[in-house]
Amino acid sequence: MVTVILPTKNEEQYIGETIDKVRREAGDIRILVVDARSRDRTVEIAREKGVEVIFDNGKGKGAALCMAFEHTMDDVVFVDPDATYPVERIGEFIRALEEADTVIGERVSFSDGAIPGPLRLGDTVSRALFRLLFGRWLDNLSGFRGLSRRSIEMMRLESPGFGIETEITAKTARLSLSVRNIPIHYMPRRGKSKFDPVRDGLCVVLSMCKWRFRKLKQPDRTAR
Ligand SMILES: Nc1nc2c(ncn2[C@@H]2O[C@H](COP(=O)(O)OP(=O)(O)O)[C@@H](O)[C@H]2O)c(=O)[nH]1
Ligand SMILES: [Mg+2]
Repeated sequence: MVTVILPTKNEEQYIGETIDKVRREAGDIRILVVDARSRDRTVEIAREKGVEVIFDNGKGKGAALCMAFEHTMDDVVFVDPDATYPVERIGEFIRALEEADTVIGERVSFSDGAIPGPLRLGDTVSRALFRLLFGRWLDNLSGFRGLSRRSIEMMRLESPGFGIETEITAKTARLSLSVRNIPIHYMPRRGKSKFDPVRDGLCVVLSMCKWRFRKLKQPDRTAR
């Protein structure tokens, strides 16, 4: 079984459409919104659509995702509900989890304006640095992913902020988990980005270094 997790911080512009798209593709799958106490209508819209909402602890996207992972026993697929990712392809992510430990929506093409110039460079540098440190060419910043329950248990994730995707990708490499890359097209966002290029960019680089060299803890439970 798979639970779809949608992290939200003021995403009223696209949360409703995201939920509709997930249901259109995946039927009555469990959807869980993990929200940063949004000040707009995000929570209201999700609840109107009959989706369960939990609130994070205010520490960032990573902490929010970790809470959501604890809130279900299923495999998970998570995606930003901000119009950037092709949510209508979620079925491919769900099916890929039947065989792979982790699934990465690899951003291989970009609409004009999807990422501002300097950030695009940062994105490329980030992938190159990942390749240098881990020997694999993976999209460490993608926000459209699948994780099997086994890999969640093995990873023991702890990044509170935007280092979480990098931690997941780094541990995928370190733990030699199987990866299925699904090439996707990345589109412009609706609503305001919460990614601060300087603060969060630094956080990504530090996360990469930390998870390259740090000794990994043993899994909580015996992984199935
Ligand atoms: N629950 C929760 N969601 C967050 C938080 N920060 C960002 N998000 C959500 O995480 C996703 C990624 O953030 P976004 O601004 O799109 O960053 P980007 O994808 O790196 O540009 C979006 O859906 C945000 O609404 C947070 O602190 N808590
Ligand atoms: Mg986003």
